[in-house]
Amino acid sequence: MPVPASFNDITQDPHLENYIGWVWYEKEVLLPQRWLQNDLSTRVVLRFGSAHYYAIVWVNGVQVVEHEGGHLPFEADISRIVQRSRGVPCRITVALNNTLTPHTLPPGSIQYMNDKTRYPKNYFVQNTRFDFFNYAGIHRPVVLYTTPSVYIDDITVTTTSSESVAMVQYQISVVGSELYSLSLSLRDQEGKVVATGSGPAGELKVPNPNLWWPYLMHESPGYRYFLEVKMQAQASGVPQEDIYTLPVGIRTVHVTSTQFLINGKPFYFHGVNKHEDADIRGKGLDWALIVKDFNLLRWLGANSFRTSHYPYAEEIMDLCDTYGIVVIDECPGVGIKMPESFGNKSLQHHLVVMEELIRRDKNRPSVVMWSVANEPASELPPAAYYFKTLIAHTKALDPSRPVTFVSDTNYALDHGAPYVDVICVNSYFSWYHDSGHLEVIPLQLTAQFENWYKTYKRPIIQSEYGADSVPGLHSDPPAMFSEEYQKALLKEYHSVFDKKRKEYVIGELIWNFADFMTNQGVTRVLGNKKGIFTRQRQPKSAAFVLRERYWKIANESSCLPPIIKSLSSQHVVHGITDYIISLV
Ligand code: GCB
Repeated sequence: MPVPASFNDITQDPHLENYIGWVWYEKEVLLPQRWLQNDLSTRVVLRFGSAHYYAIVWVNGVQVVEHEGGHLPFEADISRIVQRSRGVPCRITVALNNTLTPHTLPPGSIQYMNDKTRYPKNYFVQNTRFDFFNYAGIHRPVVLYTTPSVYIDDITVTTTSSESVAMVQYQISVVGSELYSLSLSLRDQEGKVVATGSGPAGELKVPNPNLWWPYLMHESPGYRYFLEVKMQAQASGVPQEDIYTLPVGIRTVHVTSTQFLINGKPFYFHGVNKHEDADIRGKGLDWALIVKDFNLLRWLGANSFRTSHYPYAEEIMDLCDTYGIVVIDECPGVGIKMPESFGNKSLQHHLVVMEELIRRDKNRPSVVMWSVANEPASELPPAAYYFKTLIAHTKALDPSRPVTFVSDTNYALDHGAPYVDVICVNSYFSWYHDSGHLEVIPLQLTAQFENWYKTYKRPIIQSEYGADSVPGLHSDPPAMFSEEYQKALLKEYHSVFDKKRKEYVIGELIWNFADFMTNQGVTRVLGNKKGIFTRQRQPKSAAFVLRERYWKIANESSCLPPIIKSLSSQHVVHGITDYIISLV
């Protein structure tokens, strides 16, 4: 079985495609001799980018780690095990289980079908309340790396800035010894040192900073400095040195009752919702696909996306930081519908998932807001305590970013909404409701915005809207599932957005960037077809509507540099150098 990849679509076996339960992976690797010296100065670590859902890992038959949750990294110190078995290959064994329960994130449940006249013995299905295929496998890279035995365990960086000076606050944790020294230097993109510091916590002063700006808001978006942290220590008389370089984007984020400010300037999210999803590899990391998607985002003039409905690969997040694509970073809290999923067991796990996510992504300038859930049953009374606790915990872990969750509950019944900083609403007018009646959209969407705003006085993002279209299916007048209907529906929404973005609507994220696989069902034709691109990343007509709109919005902002402005208004396809052709 290839790694990284989902196992579901790799073989011709339908049993494996829909398999629920334990699967096993095993691989033997030879480690370099110098990693295996028994002087205890080298720490060997085995790291998984993600494995879905519950993983137990053994090295040479010894259990080294277990992890719950399919979208976040985990690792184990395997030094002792490999260093005492020199000369033999290192055998890595992984047991993986994709069973979801009411207390996993996302939740699910196993239903045994006991009617013997209709189902064979022990027949069961896994029920979920989310709309994407529950792909499973080792989805992201597995790496072995080393550090000294005294090492830099974590760095936290936050930034503040005024016109002429920025401050970079840092905190560093070192593990393995109490006796160490730390020195820091911050370099700009030319390699020039702009500030230095020392010790485990402090502040660096950067005069005339180059700020991190979103794509289309500045001529050099995504500017990052590089913070080199050097640790020196003695362990059992042996000198140890660990050096880590962290990219740092200097930017601020503030939310007012009507605006989302990045570096003090109003930011309008014109972007997409995505999925990690592709033919054959499922949710497995695929560099070519990732780079293609970034080129499509840039072609579209999209400045942002939400990681619907789980944290995306770190490789994707790195490109967001680099290219200035703004991210609403969502945890896998999707499909929380069952009352038992609001209990303490679920909540405790949800808190841990937020800790893991924030530890992973806290230093990313592209991440401007955390989303703790998508469309939970927030009308249920226990949702009040659940979201109050979850959002307070998230804010305590990271006071520097706003927190939201995405709601499709009626504004008057939502028990979680009082705790969010930004209201994120999903609606599917004239699709799931009033199907085929495009004419109701202006009225219903206007009412939606006004109701939410008058109740909460917070800025609003339309975090999902859209329609399925089967590529190549045409109908005029527009009928559902045709490319024309998808375009017409978007345009109805856009006319309302254009009015309300002058007031308090701060963003629009189309559902969805690309078609994606779901469970089979009577409303899904080989998956969800609300993509403006097909699953193979070819544009449907709606992609051109959105491209026209996003570039127009970007052009209206005074920040866009003239060169990009004129290119976009002529709709000239950018030269090849404008596209991401390398990852450097
Ligand atoms: C939603 C969900 C998303 C679905 C979408 C749809 O509200 O958040 O996961 O895929 O609707 O197309 O039904």
